[in-house]
Amino acid sequence: MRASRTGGAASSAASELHISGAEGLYEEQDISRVVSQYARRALSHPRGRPDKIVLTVEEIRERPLRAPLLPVSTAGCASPEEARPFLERTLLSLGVSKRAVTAALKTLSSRKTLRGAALIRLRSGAHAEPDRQRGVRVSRLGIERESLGTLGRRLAKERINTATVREALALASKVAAHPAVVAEVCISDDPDYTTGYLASRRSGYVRIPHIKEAGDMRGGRVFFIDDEAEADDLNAYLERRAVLLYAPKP
Ligand code: WAQ
Ligand code: MG
Repeated sequence: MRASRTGGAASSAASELHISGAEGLYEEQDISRVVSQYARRALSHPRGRPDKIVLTVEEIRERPLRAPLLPVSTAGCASPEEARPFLERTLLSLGVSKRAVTAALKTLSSRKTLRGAALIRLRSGAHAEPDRQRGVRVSRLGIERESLGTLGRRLAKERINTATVREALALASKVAAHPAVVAEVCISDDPDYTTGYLASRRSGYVRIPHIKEAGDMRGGRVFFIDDEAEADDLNAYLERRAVLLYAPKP
């Protein structure tokens, strides 16, 4: 699902405001329920009222890959002044260059929020997404039915068993499962959701409270990738390869 707003006659792609997006892998008998949930979500979004909602349903023919959900932790940041240096330090410790961190922060603080994610090369800091206006939209992912209970119980213990966390964790886990991706940073574009995250195979999914001030409409996602990675192959995996995430045994 994607919901956007162009606001009247001068509707051009350039003036389109991204409101909300969502995607998942579902069984056929769940389609009508999920489609109406997505429509409801689009129509009651803190970023505003959309004037266009696009719902796409596609049959998946290939057998999904399986990948583990990342372990979850929460950093003790009490303000953006603490969260930003924590984020930068952790990225540097994962091998991301200063240049790449600077490029990422520029994307994440832009007023023009992308619908998808930016791809930034680890050392050079160069952008690698094929469409800079749109970004790369990760899709075709879901959590295995058998793992939903385990995941729900684990998150409930930390009082974070929400759809927002489950969906972000699943997305981050699909992204981290690709060998060319070294780390991800996410800041919500919802003005009232101020917890972001940093994810990588090495660190797991690290929630970062107060990564931005409440009321801020800016946000986005950045995937840091190997300098040698073939962007077309990576995009094909992120946008189209079906992946089911499972909760690994502790
Ligand atoms: N693929 C790529 N990028 C995406 C996707 C996607 N499927 N969905 C969203 N984005 C990008 C896009 O640039 C959005 O502007 C940005 O991410 C933020 O999206 O554990 O709600 O849906 O409590 O606002 C983090 C949860 C929630 C942290 C993140 O993101 C926690 C969130 P939003
Ligand atoms: Mg959002």
